[in-house]
Amino acid sequence: MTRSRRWRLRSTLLPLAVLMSLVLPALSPAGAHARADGRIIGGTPVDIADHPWVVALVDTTTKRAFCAGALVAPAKVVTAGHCLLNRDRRRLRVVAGRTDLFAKDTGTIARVAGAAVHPGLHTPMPYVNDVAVLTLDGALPYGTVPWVSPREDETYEPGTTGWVFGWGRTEESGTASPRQLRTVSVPLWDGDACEAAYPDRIDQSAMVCAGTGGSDSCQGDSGGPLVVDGRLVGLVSWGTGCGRPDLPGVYTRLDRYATWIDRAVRAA
Ligand code: 4AZ
Repeated sequence: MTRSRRWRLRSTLLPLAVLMSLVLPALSPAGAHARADGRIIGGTPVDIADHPWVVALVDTTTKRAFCAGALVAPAKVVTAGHCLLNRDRRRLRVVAGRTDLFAKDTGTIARVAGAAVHPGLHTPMPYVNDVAVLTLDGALPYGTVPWVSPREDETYEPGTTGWVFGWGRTEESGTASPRQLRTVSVPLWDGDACEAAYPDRIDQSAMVCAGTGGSDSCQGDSGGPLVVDGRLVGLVSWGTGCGRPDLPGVYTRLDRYATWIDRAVRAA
């Protein structure tokens, strides 16, 4: 190739590359939101002392938190059923009382003595009956969160503000999860709007959509608590991407499972 041809090639490719670098991020929802507010999912770091019932599920092999959960009794954790898929209980730990997951000298680590996964758990996505109760090997010295009662339609009134907690990604396409516990407020969606966002994938009595373009849960937040007025009403279950305005997060609607949880928590 002669020098002049090489230059001609470069002079056509270079503007093209510049153009693509401008156009591509605008096309990707992740890029769009990242520019809008500096992070996709919104929310703020919080201290575990103010929300002592939020726990992380950690795999001893990878040393990473892969899900979250809620302490509902001193030795019982409610989490998403899909968090336990293909997990060896002996390699599972519940980390409580620790805001920064790297701060190994804080909090308490519990082993899991037993796990009750809802027998109707449907996998793969869209998950249905996505709930489980873990029994820990001992009582944890932290506050617990109450869960909803059966059939509480008024609690899930569209527009109600929920708070979701977890150590999951702060950007849809980010790789690392934050060390620090975060929370974000998410408005609960109307059931029909939720179903319209995910046609044929929503059971309105068992799932609730929540979030906006700027507030959502993401990978790693699964099983994490959705709280309304200080009560556990949902669990992070699934969704397409994170923080996309038209695709909210989907949560297990716990009033549907309140009786099942009552029984699992009372069991040894
Ligand atoms: C996940 O992969 C996941 N935006 C959790 C929540 C949402 C999407 C994915 C909701 O664990």
